[in-house]
Amino acid sequence: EPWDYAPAPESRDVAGLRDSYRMFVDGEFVEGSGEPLTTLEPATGQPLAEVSTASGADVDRAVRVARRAFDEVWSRMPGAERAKYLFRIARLIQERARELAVLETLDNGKPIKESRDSDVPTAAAHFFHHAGWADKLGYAGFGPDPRPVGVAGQVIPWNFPLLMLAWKIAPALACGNTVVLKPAETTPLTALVFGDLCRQAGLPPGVVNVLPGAGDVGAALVDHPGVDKVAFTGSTEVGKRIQAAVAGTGKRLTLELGGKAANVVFDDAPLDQAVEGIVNGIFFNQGHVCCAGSRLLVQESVAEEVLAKLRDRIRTLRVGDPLDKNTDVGAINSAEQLARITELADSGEAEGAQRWTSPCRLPERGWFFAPTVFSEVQQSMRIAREEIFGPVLSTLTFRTPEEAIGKANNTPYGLSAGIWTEKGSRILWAAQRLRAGVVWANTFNRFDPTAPFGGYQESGFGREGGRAGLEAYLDV
Ligand code: TXE
Repeated sequence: EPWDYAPAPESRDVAGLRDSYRMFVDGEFVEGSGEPLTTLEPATGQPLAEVSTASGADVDRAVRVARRAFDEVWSRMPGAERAKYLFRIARLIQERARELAVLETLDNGKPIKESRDSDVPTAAAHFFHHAGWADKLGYAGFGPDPRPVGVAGQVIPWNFPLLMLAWKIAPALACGNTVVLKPAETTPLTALVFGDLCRQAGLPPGVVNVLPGAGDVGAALVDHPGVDKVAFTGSTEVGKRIQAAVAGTGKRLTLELGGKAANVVFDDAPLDQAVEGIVNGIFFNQGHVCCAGSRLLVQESVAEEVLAKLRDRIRTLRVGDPLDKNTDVGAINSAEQLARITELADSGEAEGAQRWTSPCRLPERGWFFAPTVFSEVQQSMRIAREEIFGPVLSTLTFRTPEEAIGKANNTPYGLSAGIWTEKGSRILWAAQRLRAGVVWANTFNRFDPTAPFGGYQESGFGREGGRAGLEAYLDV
């Protein structure tokens, strides 16, 4: 039976939720001259807050302000001074962790235990890590005097709003760049609270600017001649459009796009541990994860056993109220995304795959999708080829390790992959052959600011995190 979801009133207070939010430019919150947008709560489908958006003129102003801050203050500041601001921001994320986690969960729909234990602490870790780089760039192997690129125009998606902001802003600032960032239209709130946090940290005005709006604002930012570097995370379709728009302008570009990762389970793997990794790989953040392990490749001899264990484990997942600390799978971010997931899952059934749906209860209101596993999937099916970006797993089988690698690499993407095996030599063998920017062995969805993250092929190019991530923000 479905149940009615009612958020506890105090959650709005914890999140400091207001009726309206304004954009953040030159250290101030100002009214944008674009059409205001209403951000909705995915768990109820009800309005959360009204957010003012940027017009073309606002983009122009923000880029000019960022240029002034770059020329006059930020690029001239010694790295050790910049580091102090980054450390301060990192600590403020920790101090305001509860507010940020609840707000993220309200705006995005992800379970509170994920925003609390993953998104917010990982965002803080990213600022701590990059604060440490700010005064050491001359020793990082980029030559003695690497320079910042200039004004970075950054466009981010809705699946990890605060964390993607951290991935983009922390390295940019550490290297001496200034930023104009556009959050996704369905999840602008934590980015705007981040503006407040920059003010609290005493960050010089104009170093960070946050402009909410839809794709047209992102396009205006990408096209602005005052932007020196574009960083984008989002769909492959929009990424390609941005690549075309930037071509011939001399702007620097990094793209982090979609994925269709293979999670490969060999017959010698510790199967219970692998099942945990499969569940984490596809149901973490409702599967709204670019590196989600959305294709399970399991060796034929253990396929039945793995699928049986998997179904048993999925039956125990709690789906529903994202603010409940016991919830494992929260709400789908938007009605559009729910429609996309539904359409693709239906195509799997129509193309002849075997569909299994978790018998969980779903809330009556809001956007929810029950964890779903497809077996008997063929490589030609849409559910094996296209990014679903939801809690839907497609299972394929293989007989030999060579066949596993062939199937894993049979995708235009190349962001991540997972291997489950007891054999160390097989891990090394497979990792060398898997065409993916990240390969996890006997784990999945592990993120660390020291490890470069990014893809091959249609998953984009450029890395975020670690020393490799600095390259995007430096002229050598
Ligand atoms: O993405 P968009 P959408 C995939 C996932 C999902 C699908 C569609 O498969 O189902 O994309 O999601 C901004 N110029 N991913 O439509 O449109 C937009 O405002 C500049 C994977 O939400 O790519 C938002 O801020 N910017 C992905 C951001 O781009 C533009 C994460 C992402 O939105 C723009 C998200 C334009 N022309 C979706 N058009 C991942 N790699 O994690 C839109 N935007």
